[in-house]
Amino acid sequence: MRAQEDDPGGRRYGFPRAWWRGVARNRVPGFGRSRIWRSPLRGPWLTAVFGAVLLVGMPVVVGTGLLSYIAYGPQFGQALPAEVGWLRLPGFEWPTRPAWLYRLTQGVHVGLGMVLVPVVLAKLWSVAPKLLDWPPAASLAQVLERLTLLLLVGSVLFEIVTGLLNIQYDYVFGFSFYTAHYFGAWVFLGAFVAHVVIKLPVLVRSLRSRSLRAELRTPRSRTRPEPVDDQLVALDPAEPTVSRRGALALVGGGAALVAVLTVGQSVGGALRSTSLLLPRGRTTGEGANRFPVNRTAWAARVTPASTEGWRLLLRGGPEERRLVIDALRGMPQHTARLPIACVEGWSTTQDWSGVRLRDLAALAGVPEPASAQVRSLEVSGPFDSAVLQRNQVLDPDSLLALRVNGAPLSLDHGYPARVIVPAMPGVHNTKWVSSIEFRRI
Ligand SMILES: Nc1nc2c(c(=O)[nH]1)N[C@H]1C(S)=C(S)[C@@H](COP(=O)(O)O)O[C@H]1N2
Ligand SMILES: [Mo]
Repeated sequence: MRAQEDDPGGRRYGFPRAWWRGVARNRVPGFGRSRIWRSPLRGPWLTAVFGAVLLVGMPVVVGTGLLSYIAYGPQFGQALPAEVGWLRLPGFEWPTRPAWLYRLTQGVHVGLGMVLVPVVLAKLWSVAPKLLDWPPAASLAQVLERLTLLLLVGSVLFEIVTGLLNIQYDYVFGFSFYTAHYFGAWVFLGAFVAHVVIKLPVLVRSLRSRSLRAELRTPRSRTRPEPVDDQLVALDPAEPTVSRRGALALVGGGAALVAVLTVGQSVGGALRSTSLLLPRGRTTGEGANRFPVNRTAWAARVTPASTEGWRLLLRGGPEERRLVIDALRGMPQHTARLPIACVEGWSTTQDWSGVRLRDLAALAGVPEPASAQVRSLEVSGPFDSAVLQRNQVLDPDSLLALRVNGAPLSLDHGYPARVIVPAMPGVHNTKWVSSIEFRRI
């Protein structure tokens, strides 16, 4: 292989051979093929197994993440970051059916993203010696490959850390989570595609080099290193302390543990109490309102006093209308069983009752709105308003809910009235609604 890179004058990449020999001799201690890596398990087959899992899983995590961006409504400038230049995704009207769509896509994005963390860490461990390749830049191809690896490893760790901090509400970084996570995802996607293109042949060859079934039957006493290659396999392997199947069980078990500690937040029911990794879903209400509260009235500075004398303002028609709560209660009521699914991955499904948004649009004098802007009593903050698409206003299950599970909404759940729309990202289901403007554009 290397010979092809030599030119007839005995030079390689324009450098004389003596120069290359000098580089090889003067390597920084610890770099290059060294004997410090002694695990007898490290080798192309094991790396390829982790790689194959990530090859299937990562596109799902990235794809559901990008879908979430579209679900937020980039056409209204409310997907963040709002300005993405040529990284703009094809915008389409996010559907309202099936009602559990966002619950599924976002539950998978957050849940699978977390479940794959042990696999990512195992993969990084398995290729760690490559970090210390010497010479660090032996050929143009190697430099390019290492650059994609830098971007790949850097972006995957960045996405994991920012994603985890976001679901823990821990904004320790001084930049916008959405902006960082979005652009980080594109860096990852580019590097991932390049890496797959470069490595696919090695992946296939390595996977074929051993039988998974045979490995799963091999105990530690019969575990031998893979045949020495020029990269991963230890030159001076230690005695195995665990078999390959043990290592796979450890990583798989880690992933399964994360899954068990996570799924409850999306699946709900009795499993919710097992989702220990999630800070949300701990605060709940009483009776019919006994389900998770993400942001309490107290946190949003909404008090019983701020709802006194409440009226719903309807705008966009020939004249504004103000409705007291009894007027809303006097309108036809509709009940729908719908989930609230938050971008952080948790969700909760309840029976909501109230007035159809499309009935309110008709009442306002805009029976065929192109969109609607909903505002909250909450004076300012990222949740004080949301724009809904036409299909989200007109869906027969889209409600201005006054009640949940048969009882009036509690203040924490948005009393006097909140929006609930099938398949819409949770954040746009505005609580403590003060006005709705039905727009013709
Ligand atoms: N006015 C207002 N509406 C809001 C919020 C809020 O903080 N203020 N939280 C949003 C978010 S992020 C979600 S996921 C849903 C459900 O949150 P909840 O559990 O706090 O009701 O309500 C949304 N509606
Ligand atoms: Mo949310």
